[in-house]
Amino acid sequence: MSSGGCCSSRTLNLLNPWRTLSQRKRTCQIPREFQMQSGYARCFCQVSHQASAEVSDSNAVSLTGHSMGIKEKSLRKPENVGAFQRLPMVMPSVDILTSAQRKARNVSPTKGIANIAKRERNRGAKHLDALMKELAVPLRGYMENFPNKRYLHPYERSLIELTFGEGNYEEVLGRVNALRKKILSVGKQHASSCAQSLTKREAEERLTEGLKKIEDVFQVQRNAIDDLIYVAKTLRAMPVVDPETPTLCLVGAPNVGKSSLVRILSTGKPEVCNYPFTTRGILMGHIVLNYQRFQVTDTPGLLTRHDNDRNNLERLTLAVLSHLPTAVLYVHDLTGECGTSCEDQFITYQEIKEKFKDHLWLDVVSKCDLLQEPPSSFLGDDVGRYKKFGPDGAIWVSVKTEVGVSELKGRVHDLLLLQMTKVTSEENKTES
Ligand SMILES: Nc1nc2c(ncn2[C@@H]2O[C@H](COP(=O)(O)OP(=O)(O)O)[C@@H](O)[C@H]2O)c(=O)[nH]1
Ligand SMILES: [Mg+2]
Repeated sequence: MSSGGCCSSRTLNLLNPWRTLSQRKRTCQIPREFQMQSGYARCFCQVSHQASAEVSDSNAVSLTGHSMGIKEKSLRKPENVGAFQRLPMVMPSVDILTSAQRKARNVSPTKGIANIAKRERNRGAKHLDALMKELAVPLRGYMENFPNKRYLHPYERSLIELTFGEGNYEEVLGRVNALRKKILSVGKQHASSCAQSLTKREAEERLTEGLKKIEDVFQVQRNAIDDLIYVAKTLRAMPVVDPETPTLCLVGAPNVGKSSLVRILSTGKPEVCNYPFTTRGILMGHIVLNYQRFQVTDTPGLLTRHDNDRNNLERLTLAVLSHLPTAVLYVHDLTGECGTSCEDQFITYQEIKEKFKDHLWLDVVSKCDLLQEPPSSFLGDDVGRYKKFGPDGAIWVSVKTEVGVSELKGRVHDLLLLQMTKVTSEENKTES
């Protein structure tokens, strides 16, 4: 994932358009063009209600017109924060087919046609047209209500890429859209052929042939819908992180004591967040301060290696730092017990600090109950100094003996209030 390596100034640029929208949303200043669309004004039930109304009201031509509008509409959709929780329920393909067949069978032919051949071809064409629409309309609803990845919050976009791999979300949606288009084209072709039948028998044969053809097309490509169900289920189960809330992000190598610190810093018990691409839960807590709520989150440990070699867990850490309004609490373990040497921790620390140099930052030396008092003076190189003291200004903390805990809490609170000011001033800058 290339976005993992974003520096923070680029992150700000990425967030700016989104922030403008999120502010408008908070103050109800919804742009007129968005008020007309489903994103803000309608819930999914309303959308699907409208879709079924279209089945009875529209004809094949108007459906084609709508299908051309899908791309344009989804392009204009606003970014959806918390979009995963609002994804539509996708019906299993077998249910879509059964329901469409039943509804299409119940469509009555136009009354008062005396000529038998004409009556039969009218019945056949209407039946085929109805089956086509009953299959295509739910698919169209999915195309409209699954957000275009480009317009999601960058953090949510990263989660999609980490979960399904680059391009796979769009690929599934593309296959659903291809199925919808194929149903429309085959359906229209057979309905029109049936409408041109010269005899009753010919109309009956063309109806049978058309039904079979539409159903075959659906059967062959229906796994796209079942894949979409999997996509929706996976995304809906994703931990909910508010990308607007200032967040304290604990970073460091594995086993350095990040989760233990999240527990003591959180107001209340932190939740374990399970991401689909990792078996390890990540702790997410909150800190309530001056009636304001902040997030405090653990991140998967970073190993000393190049960004391109990082696994999805490490990429998640980089995505959190890149895309959420985070202040960093970097945890250093100098005891030699965490499994990552001090030398390696120092290398990764320097890289991350350089990459996210615009972030508000606090360093902690953890497990100080296991460390000896540092010497009052020290002569040596940077690594030697780091091994003895940690980075300059680091707070020494132990969750076992509670040494340094109250100082840490005070400094974290100051940091979060500063982060809040930073977020607000960035929002103001974007507005003006
Ligand atoms: N002695 C001591 N052990 C600690 C302290 N903080 C964490 N640990 C232990 O270090 C191990 C790793 O801690 P954890 O919070 O899971 O680290 P994480 O992988 O960075 O989240 C656990 O066995 C903790 O009990 C501490 O202050 N003192
Ligand atoms: Mg942990």
